[in-house]
Amino acid sequence: MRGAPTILHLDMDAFYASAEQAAKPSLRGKPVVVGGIGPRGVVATASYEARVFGVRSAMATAQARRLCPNAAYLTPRFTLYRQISDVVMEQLARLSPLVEPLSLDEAFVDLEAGGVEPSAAAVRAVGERLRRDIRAATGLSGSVGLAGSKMLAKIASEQAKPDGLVLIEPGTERELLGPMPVRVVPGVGPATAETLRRAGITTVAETAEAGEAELVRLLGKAHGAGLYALATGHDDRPVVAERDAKSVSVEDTFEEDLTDRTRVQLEVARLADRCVQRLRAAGRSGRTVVVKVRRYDFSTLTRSETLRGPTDDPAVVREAAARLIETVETTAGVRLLGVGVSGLADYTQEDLFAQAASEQEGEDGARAAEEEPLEEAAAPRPRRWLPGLDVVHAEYGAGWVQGSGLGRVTVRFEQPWSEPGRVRTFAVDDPALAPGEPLPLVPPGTQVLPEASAPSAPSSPGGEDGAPFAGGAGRGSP
Ligand code: DCP
Ligand code: MG
Repeated sequence: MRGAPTILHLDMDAFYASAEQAAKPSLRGKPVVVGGIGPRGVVATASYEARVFGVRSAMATAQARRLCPNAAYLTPRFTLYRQISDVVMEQLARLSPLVEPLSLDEAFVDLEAGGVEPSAAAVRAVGERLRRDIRAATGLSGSVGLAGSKMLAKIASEQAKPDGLVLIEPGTERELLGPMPVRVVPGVGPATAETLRRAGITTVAETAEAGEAELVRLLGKAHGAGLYALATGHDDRPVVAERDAKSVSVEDTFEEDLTDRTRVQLEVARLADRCVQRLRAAGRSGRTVVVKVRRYDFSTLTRSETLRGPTDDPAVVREAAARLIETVETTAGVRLLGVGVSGLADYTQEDLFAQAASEQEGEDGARAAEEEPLEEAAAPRPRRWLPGLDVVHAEYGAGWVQGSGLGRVTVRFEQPWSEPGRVRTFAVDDPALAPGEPLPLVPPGTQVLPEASAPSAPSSPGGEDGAPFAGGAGRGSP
């Protein structure tokens, strides 16, 4: 716990859905759900307009459709989200050498290591400016938490949502944390919360009052002692730049033990994808894939497999994780699953098979391969018009698929900086219609590209320090 709120946590608001609304003017202010759109699909996220109807991440898309039938249901466009993430992470890198990405849309930043004056006023100014810069560079909003520890910075950004900033003054944290549900403490999933609830513990204050010995009795030594420290505000976990980390992993505790084999495999595949997102957000790749399983009786085991070379290919990690989970007996019930990648390197060894596949893809594949060789090769684009995907029409220009079926596809022709556009319908095999690439979300010329040379010091020369991109973003849209 630091004496000044110099740990910043950034989390973009309704990230995938906001990116889609920024890209598709007709969807702004409307309910949007991004996720798997097939019968077994799961919601990745929902816009705040859709959340009003109870739609949430990880919910079955079928259930979301019942709750909010009028939302736009879109398939994710990971290439776009990664591009936006790169721009956001670049903004964070300007603040400090110590940036710890947790996913595409979320990271901790150690402002003290970035030389920011350790006062509430100074860090607040940095946080507000960051939010403005991210909006100017991406068109999206992010929420910022500032506090003296990671746990509190993350709680603060959650309180700041959407589109806000919350600073927790050191010294006030126990008072603030006390009445909160124990679930706010990192590492407390539904299962732990339930164990505590049965012992009459529901808030952070009650957790602290229970004392370390009681928590160890309830949860075991490591978990109990860790929880006691966090509940009493002792969180000295450092911000670790992922380039210094030795592994990247994600895990989930489940509300109810999983017994269904297919569900376990599905969750492992999703964790593998999330793990790769984090790996990529940090610009890393890794050689060893690890699967972690905690069973109904709390017995925990890990299985690992070392690949021939480092990878950041989601398909490769997914397949290795699937092989590993096959070797674990899970029928009696699983409380927690995790997927990690270790043996990290700063580069990716080109996947020869993937390369061969992209060469066979023809012109389209070759063009895409210049930018995204692994991604495009791993998922060669089928000629299926999934809702949300970009298309280009020879006559009408750029648009996106609104829906398809019965041999027809409807396309809305609009661009991120245009007025809401019109819908037209075509035959699915209309030769004038071709898959397109995501367009930049802010008008060309006003964009701040990740590779744009950024001053690494907090102050930049030329007196444009206060609002580095205001001149560009202020230019009228075409
Ligand atoms: N995501 C996902 N599956 C989940 C949770 C999230 O695919 N179970 C994806 C979609 C989200 C993105 O990760 O847009 C970021 O996750 P967040 O938890 O930060 O959620 P959002 O950014 O969507 O919303 P919030 O405003 O609550 O942060
Ligand atoms: Mg978010």
